[in-house]
Amino acid sequence: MNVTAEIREKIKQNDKIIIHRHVRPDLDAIGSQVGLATWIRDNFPEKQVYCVGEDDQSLSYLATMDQIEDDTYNDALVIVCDTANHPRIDDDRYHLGKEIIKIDHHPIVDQYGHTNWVDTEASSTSEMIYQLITENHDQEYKLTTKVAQLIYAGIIGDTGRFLFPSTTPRTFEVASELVKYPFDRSEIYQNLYELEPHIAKLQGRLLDQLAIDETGVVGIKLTKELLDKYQVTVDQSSSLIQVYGNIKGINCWAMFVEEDDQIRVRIRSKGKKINHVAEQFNGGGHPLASGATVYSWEEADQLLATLKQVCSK
Ligand SMILES: [Mn+2]
Repeated sequence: MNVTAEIREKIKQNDKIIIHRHVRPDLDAIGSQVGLATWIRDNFPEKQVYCVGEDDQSLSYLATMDQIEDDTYNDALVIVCDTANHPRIDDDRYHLGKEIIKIDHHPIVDQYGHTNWVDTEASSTSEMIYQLITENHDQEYKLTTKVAQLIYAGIIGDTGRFLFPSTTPRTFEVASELVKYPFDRSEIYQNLYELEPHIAKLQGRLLDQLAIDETGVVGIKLTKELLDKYQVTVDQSSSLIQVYGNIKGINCWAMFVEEDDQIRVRIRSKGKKINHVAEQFNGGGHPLASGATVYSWEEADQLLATLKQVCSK
């Protein structure tokens, strides 16, 4: 039995399924998690299916999470989507179930599942979910418009609207099937790039103070004071990361966002691989897009210095 048939079989055999994804969810995390959950609910209405993790305000137009008690995990099948290593799984109760399946397209960091399906050639975990629910049918399953919307959104997010090199002929084949469903595509685009005016003003201030040196590495520090001044929340600040990719001379950039007890770091690169730097600072992710956590501004500067070393090689 191939792996998709094996995973479908486990889904069939289990009455209770809890689906997780990575912290600080992006479109692919939500698209794969809730896309799979919705497909299971549509096809197996008698099963109990839950999606867990923190709600992300900017993605609430697509889906919201379920709140469950610890004992819901008794005898549950747990599926974790789009997460390379166990510290990045949102809601650390994932191990309370009876069995774990990992479905992911990131380079392998740790194989925390009893079953691990990792395909680093896939553009997104959402593309893998499409494969899971359509490949080698032994019976008819329905694929609803909501599932198509979620999977499409995940692919859009992780491929940068089909622009990143991770986009393959297969990605377009999947997308061409998905757009046959009547969901609102422009809603996804709008939500991806639309900025609220107060966030745009903070962006203007950051760009005004931008300094690019010969390494092409830029650090953007969002202190609590700055966020408060512009009334921008930590979640909202994630939309500020994208603009730096359009600026000539910037090869790699890290955005530091101060929270109560830690500083969240988002790292992006145009070419040099930076996920191993993220791993050194309590994080991980893709070669060109990773996340990390530091606990002081001194440590933030160490991370920046490491990035400058990597990028000047
Ligand atoms: Mn992904």
